[in-house]
Amino acid sequence: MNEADFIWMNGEIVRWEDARVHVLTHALHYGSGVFEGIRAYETDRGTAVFRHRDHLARLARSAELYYMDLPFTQEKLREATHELIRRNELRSCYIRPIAFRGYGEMGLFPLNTPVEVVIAVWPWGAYLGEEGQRHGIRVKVSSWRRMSPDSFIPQAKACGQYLNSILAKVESAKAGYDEAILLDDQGHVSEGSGENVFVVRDGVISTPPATASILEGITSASVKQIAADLGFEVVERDIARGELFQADEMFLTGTAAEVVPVREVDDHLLGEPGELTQAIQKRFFEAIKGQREEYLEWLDIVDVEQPSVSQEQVGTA
Ligand code: PPE
Repeated sequence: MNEADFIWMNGEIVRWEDARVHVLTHALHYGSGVFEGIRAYETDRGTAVFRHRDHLARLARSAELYYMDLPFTQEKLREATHELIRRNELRSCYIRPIAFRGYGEMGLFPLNTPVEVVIAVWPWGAYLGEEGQRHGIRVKVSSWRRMSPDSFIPQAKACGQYLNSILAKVESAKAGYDEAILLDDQGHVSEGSGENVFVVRDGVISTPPATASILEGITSASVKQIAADLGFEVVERDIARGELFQADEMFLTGTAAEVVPVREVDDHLLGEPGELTQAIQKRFFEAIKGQREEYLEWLDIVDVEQPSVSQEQVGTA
């Protein structure tokens, strides 16, 4: 991976290589953590964290859903992230805050185990490839179903839940595809291993509803807003697998993936990115780069003027 210099760990900035945990960390054994994926982009106004507060609010909600008390406020985590971006001297980056049950007690009852919070930032390029972002990716509907809402909480971005995504991702990669699409337990389209799904038919954009076991994406919410502003109709409804094959256009959204066109589903050709996909993709890239007034409220600018902490404050240096 693309390493940076520093990581924020439980209130202290430590060197990248010193950000370590004990092997009996609860989350390592049971997946008892929650996390976020956020991106910061270079804009004319400086480095801008995209929908920062919305991501931190989701982190807090995910934590609450798994009975975790975050030992830091969202505002503190926001400031820590700004500080970390400054310290690492990054103009654009991926941001990964994670809150997890640490070292203290083993066994499934987690409530006596301390909660640790870490934030890492690093440069991360096109998640599904530059080529995929331009010309579309090839996806395969997975034989694995997205976790049922009566076994897990799909709305939470929780570590252990990602084993479900990993099974689907590995299956699709081994079969030679770029990404997996999971159906929900009812057989309706749910989402990608790490992205929400949008389908265009006859000029109408459809996306699965919250009841389809999706993670309610922040990129997806932004894209819905952009699509509406462009005058397109967006409908949340159950989508059948067969509708994907007959789509005029299809695309995936996510923080890491951004907006990625799909050119093939289960070997059915959809073709090069369509008109609506391209219009939405273009507007989304303008929004994240601060090139459109109407979306400036989505940007949390990292103030470079803030003095950086001195070397003495660096833990385990
Ligand atoms: N569904 C899932 C399962 C998911 O993991 C993501 C984000 C989304 C939908 C889209 O959500 P949003 O980022 O708020 O638009 N996936 C994150 C993790 C990727 C990874 O490989 O790690 C991400 O994009 O950061």
